[in-house]
Amino acid sequence: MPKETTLKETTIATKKVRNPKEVTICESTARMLEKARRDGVEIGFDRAANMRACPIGADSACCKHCAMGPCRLNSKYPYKQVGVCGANIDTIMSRNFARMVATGSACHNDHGMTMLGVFRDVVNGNIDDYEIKDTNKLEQVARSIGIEVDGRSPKDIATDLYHELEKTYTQVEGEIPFAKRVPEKTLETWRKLDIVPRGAMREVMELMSRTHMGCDQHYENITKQCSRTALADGWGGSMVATEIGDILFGTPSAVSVEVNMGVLKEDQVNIIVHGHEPNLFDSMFASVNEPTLVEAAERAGAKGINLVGMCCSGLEMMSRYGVPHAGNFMSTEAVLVTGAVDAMAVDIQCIKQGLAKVAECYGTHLFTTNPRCHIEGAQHIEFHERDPKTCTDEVVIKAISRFKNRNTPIEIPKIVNKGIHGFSHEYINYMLGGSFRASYSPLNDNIINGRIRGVAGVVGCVNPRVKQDWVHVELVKELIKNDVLVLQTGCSQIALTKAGLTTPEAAIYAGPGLGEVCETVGMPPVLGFGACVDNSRILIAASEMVRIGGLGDSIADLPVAGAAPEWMSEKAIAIGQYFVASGFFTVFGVTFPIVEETKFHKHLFEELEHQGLGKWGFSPDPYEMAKMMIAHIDKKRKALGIDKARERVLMDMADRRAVDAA
Ligand code: XCC
Repeated sequence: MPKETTLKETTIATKKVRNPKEVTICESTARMLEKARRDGVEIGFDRAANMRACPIGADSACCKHCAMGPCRLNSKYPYKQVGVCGANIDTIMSRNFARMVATGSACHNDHGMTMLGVFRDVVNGNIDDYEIKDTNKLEQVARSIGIEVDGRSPKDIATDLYHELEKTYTQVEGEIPFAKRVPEKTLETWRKLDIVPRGAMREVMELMSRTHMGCDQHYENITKQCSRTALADGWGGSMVATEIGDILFGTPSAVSVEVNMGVLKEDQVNIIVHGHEPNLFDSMFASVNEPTLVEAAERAGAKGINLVGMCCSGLEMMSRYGVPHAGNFMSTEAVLVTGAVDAMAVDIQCIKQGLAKVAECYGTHLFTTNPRCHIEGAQHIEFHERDPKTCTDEVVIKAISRFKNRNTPIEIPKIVNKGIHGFSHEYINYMLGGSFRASYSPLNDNIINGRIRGVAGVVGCVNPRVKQDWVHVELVKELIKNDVLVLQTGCSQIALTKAGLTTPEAAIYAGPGLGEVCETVGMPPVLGFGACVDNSRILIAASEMVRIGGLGDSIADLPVAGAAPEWMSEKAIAIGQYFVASGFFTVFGVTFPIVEETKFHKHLFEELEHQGLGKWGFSPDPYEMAKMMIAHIDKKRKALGIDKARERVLMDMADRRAVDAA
């Protein structure tokens, strides 16, 4: 470690060290991992190399739901043994899976409920710092669930909308409000299976209760409640978070954004906001533009205050305001190693505890701001929506003072990638049809005529158990090469931006049909929809494809598929389950927490499809994953009778190229 630094000493517990090029394809992250090692600082990649994943836990063959155990079964002989209470492998695995779904769904619902609380305060005049920015969206959301809007004031509509959406969480009987947006046939299937969510609190509570020792001990019945609880996330809490976010902060539309660690500026005060709720970010945006604070930064010798996002709230703000984004989940510690981050403010979810130590080593202020997420060793400045600037101003002031007293050497990887983001469902409507004929018809038409083979949602986390970003990028390249249009959310979207695939110029990597459509419309073959809660936008897009017609009557009929190739969080499992229950074939990578060749595995991977839902798939290999997704899309095309159209289009294209060449 260079002598002139005052980096605090840290013990590096690392025994195994992997080549940075083996653990990530993100050049900035690799460089910072190398620097961290030179500095004697440990980050997640090194911790992963030295923490072997528990093999019993990886197969979910362990039950610790009571004190007669914990019981562990042998996943090689799954039916040879049962737990002390008699629970068999299918009960144990489905209960573990259920608790992941419950936690993931709880997280998104908790986030959505906070957003709705802010909305209520805005409507009631208890908050001045936020307002209803998008009244069109307000009306559109209200209308979609049957609220009268004509001739009424925004306040009246908003009041009704608040009361209606509150049911998403608190209702004990009936169907959640956004069930009204589900395509009829899909909803019919849910009703038949009795999996239409009532209210998220009830569903999460019931799932937790059913998985108690000696309660629900049939994997099929547990799976039903998994679906209901997951649907209460996708069509419930997450959808409310997205829609209220749009109403309060604006509906995204196409915007060019800079991504990667090169967005940090050595001569400015650098502040990172990392987490999930856009309210903290929105207020930080106001604070960094506060003239007195900008002056204070200049007095401290800075050329300005540079606000940058990371992870999901970063994705929300880049889609809405074009705020630069420094990287995804596995880059959050690495970015601190630059020494250039004066403050990082975090709220909830995916905030590694390891950040505290790394921040301490580089003298970065790490602030927790949310009552639900404190971290030992981080400073806590609580964020209150009714008085948000008290927190965010304080963060900016502390960041300025750190800038003034910077005493660690700074090394910023000068890498910046540009991408077009902000593809909300509303923007796609406009992009394809223009202001007067806004519609998904051109998308459906191009799927029917075969130029676009199908649509894939590639979403979710990055995970240090696989090479960061690599699985996402290889999978997406394969899909677009085969004329599959890709929709993205979450950390995946940042991986693809760094790979240069979220620009219209990336159309050259697409197959002839998709490439032609992209060139005509001027759009990228990979469309970023925002944060993980914005997977709800993909559900809405799929519903719209059904409504426009020509591609079947339910989401399960569509030539679409989903994937989370580098997933790691319980939220991802909840998302996967609601995609499956909505009708998508959904493939996960890395690992799958179920023993193969068991009844529960067969249920998730085959039988759910026979019930009219989607199904799960698994492969750690991106090429195999792409093959599985494309095969599914082709199967759906065949069932719709549009497989021949595609053959014709491709022949046309080949013929045309032959003519061009001649
Ligand atoms: Fe977290 Fe949302 Fe996963 Fe990224 S994608 S690692 S959940 S930040 Ni949401």
